[in-house]
Amino acid sequence: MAEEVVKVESRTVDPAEQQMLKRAQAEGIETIWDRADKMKPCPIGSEGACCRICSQGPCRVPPPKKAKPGEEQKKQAVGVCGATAETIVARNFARMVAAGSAAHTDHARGVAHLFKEVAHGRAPGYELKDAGKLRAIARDYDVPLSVGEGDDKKSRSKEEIAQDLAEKVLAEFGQQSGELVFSSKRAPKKRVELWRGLDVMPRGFDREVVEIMHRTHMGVDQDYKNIIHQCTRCAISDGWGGSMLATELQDVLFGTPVPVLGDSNLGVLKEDHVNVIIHGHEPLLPELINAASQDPEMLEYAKSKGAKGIQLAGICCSANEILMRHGIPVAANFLGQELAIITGAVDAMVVDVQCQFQALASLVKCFHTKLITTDERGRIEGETMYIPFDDHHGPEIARKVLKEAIDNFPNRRAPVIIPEQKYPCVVGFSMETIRYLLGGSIRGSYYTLNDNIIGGRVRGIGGVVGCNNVRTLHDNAHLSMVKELIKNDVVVLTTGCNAIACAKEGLLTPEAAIKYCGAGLAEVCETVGIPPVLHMGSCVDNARILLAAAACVRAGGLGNDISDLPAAGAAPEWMSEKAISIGHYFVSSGVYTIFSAAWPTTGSEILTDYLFHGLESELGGMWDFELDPVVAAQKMIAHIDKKRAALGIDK
Ligand code: XCC
Ligand code: SF4
Repeated sequence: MAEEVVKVESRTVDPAEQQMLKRAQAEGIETIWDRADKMKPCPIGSEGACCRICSQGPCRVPPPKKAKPGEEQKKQAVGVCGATAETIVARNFARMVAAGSAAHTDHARGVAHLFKEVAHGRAPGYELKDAGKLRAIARDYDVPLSVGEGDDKKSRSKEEIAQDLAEKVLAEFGQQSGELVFSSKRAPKKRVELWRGLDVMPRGFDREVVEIMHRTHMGVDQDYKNIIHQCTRCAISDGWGGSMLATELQDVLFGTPVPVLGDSNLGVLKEDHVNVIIHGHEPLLPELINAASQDPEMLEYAKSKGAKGIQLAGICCSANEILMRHGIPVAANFLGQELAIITGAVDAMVVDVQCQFQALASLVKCFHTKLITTDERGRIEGETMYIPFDDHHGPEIARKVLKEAIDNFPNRRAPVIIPEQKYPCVVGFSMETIRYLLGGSIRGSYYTLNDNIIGGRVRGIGGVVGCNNVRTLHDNAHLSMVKELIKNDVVVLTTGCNAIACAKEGLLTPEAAIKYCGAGLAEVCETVGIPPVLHMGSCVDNARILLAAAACVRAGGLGNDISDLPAAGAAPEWMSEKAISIGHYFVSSGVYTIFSAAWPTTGSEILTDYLFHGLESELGGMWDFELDPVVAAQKMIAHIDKKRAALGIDK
């Protein structure tokens, strides 16, 4: 229970969420902020300086206190086996990369399996929506698009192409040697050569994750640079592999996003509707729940229970997926998941995988909300209901989930309090959309992105992504960083919980250009009619940012590699292991990448220095950390200016 009343303004900058926090406090309902107050993070663990990979430990090797003048400097301790701080901290970092990459590639695995079933006509409710994208991927994978020669040449059907493609992509998960297709074909040539030279081309999705787990087992890889070397290979297999595959196949199945108008914040819930929250990351079932929610039979059923209709709303990245493709409103990002339930208006929260608090199971007991888990990999003890998704019965399962929500509508017991905040957002900026809006081939006409960067109207590109973190004021770092960037003419590409924070602040509207941008960026946004912050999707859709960067390189005029671009990446409120994998694949792609909130390798100065400086000479990209989000934005801008100067396009 929340014992003392803490000022809600010190927890979140979002007024709607402040209102819900006040309700929680008044009613003695515990939230993540209360638990965070009670849980002091272990200082040694947070530095990455605790090794617990064998039962002779845990061994703690925090950096020693700096010696006073005249005193001898104490050496940093080593573990019982002699493992140095560098090894221990690198191993912990590597395991984060492995877990993050595993999450993304396992997401891709699910999509690939569904894709195969759709190709064979065994997955009712789904279709191969984007045939153009299907053919583009098939070309990369050397799947023939036609059969026969000369006059006998015949195009193959989408299904035939997809059947062959499915086998090829599924084989990449267990591939033992060679290279992943997207890594070798979609990254700029120079980058691919660099990766080959460094021997970091990923061989197979699963192999790279397993190899990190092996190398970081007791007594294996005890050379920190060699551990980071495998992190690089594993992270590339995430960004230019698993994540990219998830994104691309989802586009084939569900459609490639184009600009669409949506709404954001808790005000999207409706008191007189059945409210269903979709929370998690994998859009496979949510796609069908969306379709079922428009089914006249379902709507009739909702009316029979006294509701006026069915309102779907999302949280986290499943939200981003259905927002981008269907304009389904987004209710909250990561830290708002409990607050949505505290409205008393949520009839069902449907979760799949990643970023769901276990605390939801006890919270729903204070309300009428049904917590429905839908993925066998993501059960929650005490869940109200488990309705497992499978590829072969999608529409049936979607209707079952919705019916549970509708049946629960008459059971509302707490007074319904829905904050009024609701803000429009324009979303759906896939790589293809940006290319289209900003001049066909990116370069060539006045308003192409590259020409605008060269001409200086756009100073550079900032990829700002990632989570919320309860240890920082909710959404504050996201918003201050993004505003500082666009004020300085840096166009922002966003995904994940940053995108939702920006939506709730009105930054995903063309009008934001006038309010917040420098003159150059404002002019471009007004001319093209786009927001200064472009919502590119969910966490796996960070692959779209990689593709956008590769397209900029290909379009010409900005160097030969991603590391030449005036661009920088950031995750100002990160918390998940996925964020570390994402950050590391940006670094491995040549991007300066800065995190705020916390940094997990401070236990070793040597390793941290290698990540922050040493990697630049190898990969052209490097990590950085800065607690203050505005200072972090300025560091991104400084890096962008450095790259502009190197290209000879500084003003
Ligand atoms: Fe989760 Fe993707 Fe992080 Fe948000 S941003 S807290 S991972 S939902 Ni990916
Ligand atoms: Fe300690 Fe070495 Fe075991 Fe780690 S592997 S817990 S450092 S003995």
